[in-house]
Parts: sequence; structure tokens; C-alpha cells
Amino acid sequence: MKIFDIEGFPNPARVRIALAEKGATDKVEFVSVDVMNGEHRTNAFKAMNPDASVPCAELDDGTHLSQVTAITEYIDGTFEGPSLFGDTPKDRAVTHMMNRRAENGLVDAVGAYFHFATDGLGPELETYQNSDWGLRQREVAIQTMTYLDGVLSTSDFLAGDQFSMADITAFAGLAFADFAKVDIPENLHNLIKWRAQMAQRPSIAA
Ligand SMILES: N[C@@H](CCC(=O)N[C@@H](CS)C(=O)NCC(=O)O)C(=O)O
Repeated sequence: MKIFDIEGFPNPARVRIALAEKGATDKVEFVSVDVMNGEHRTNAFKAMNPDASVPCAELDDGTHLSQVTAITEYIDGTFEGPSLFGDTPKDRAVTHMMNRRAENGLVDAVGAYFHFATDGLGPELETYQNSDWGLRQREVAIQTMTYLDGVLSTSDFLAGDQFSMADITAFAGLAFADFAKVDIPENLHNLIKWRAQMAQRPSIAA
């Protein structure tokens, strides 16, 4: 299996953390994509991933997968180790729900702010600006942080009593928020404590 990605970006990081949790990092081949020079927008790349984004996975049978949730579902089912989405139908449903909340409300919301309301990746790549929408999504990100803080007031993890893909997504979202200078409100003590605990996991620390 190949993973086309770039180090240090939030969505690729979600896949890399998932692989590390499964002890499978050395079972895949990473292929670096030159995002800063627009390689992900070339026709050759879009033939693999019409979304023109990283990460993208290439399975051994030639199938291409994009979207982190789809790629990590595949990783979760393919490699040994504790499940990242849960073992029962209910656990899997709850994990998907929380993962989607963290993705939509944090990773994607910070992304909209970063790309549409700031200089983002620079003028060559940020060909569309919409600061009203971007600033609204910044508010959504803060609201989501507040929501997640509430969830963590009664639980150590975001989806039930086990570490899951929802935690990975929210952690990557907060890292992206740092980069985009969207600070966690100081009163969100549960979220701040959870983040410090997550940062100590070997998969994330690495
Ligand atoms: N929803 C997509 C998001 C992927 C995404 O936006 N990736 C970013 C890197 S973190 C990207 O490729 N950005 C390129 C660009 O903005 O042109 C997923 O889950 O894979």
C-alpha cells in the first residue's frame, strides 16, 4: 500500500497517527507530494484523487482511496491492533459521529478560515478568498472546541471509553488551529488537559 501525502499537514497526520497506532507505519510506502508547488492539482494526481488533496492511498490492487475517514477505515480493518473505530455496531456509529463532528467542526472549519480568510498557503495556491465565510468558520471552530470540552467533562476520550479515530481527528484539528492562530479559549480546561494527554501517546509524539 502507498500513501501519497506530505509531512506536517493536518489531514496526512491523521493517517500517519492511525498507522502508528496500528503499528503499521513501516508496512506502507510514503510517496511525497509537492503540495506547495501544486502537484496535487495536476491531471496526473487528480486521476488518482479527483478531490485534489492529500492524503491519497493506493492499495495493492491499484484502487485509490481519498478522504481520511475512508483511508483510516481501510487501515483499521487491514492491520492488527486495537480498533480505531470500535468493535460493535454502536461503538462504530458513535465513533463515526464524533469523528465527523471533529472533522467538520474543527479540521474543516479551521481549514476554511485558513484558506479563505488568511494568506493560507500563499497566492499561488489560494486562488479563492471569502473572508466572511472564513471568519464564520473560525467561530464554528471555537464553538466545536467548546462542545468537545463538554464531552470531555465526563469522558477521557471523545467517543466512548476508548481512544479512537475521533480523538485523532480532534487532535489534528487543534494542531491545525495552532498553526492558523486560532487559540483554544483558556477556560476549556478539559480540552486542554485531554490534548496534553493525547500528545504523550507514542503515535502522536512521534
Ligand atoms: N476531507 C479531506 C481533506 C483533505 C485536505 O484538505 N488535505 C489538505 C492537506 S491537510 C490538502 O490537500 N490541501 C491542498 C490544498 O488546499 O490545495 C480528507 O479527509 O482527506
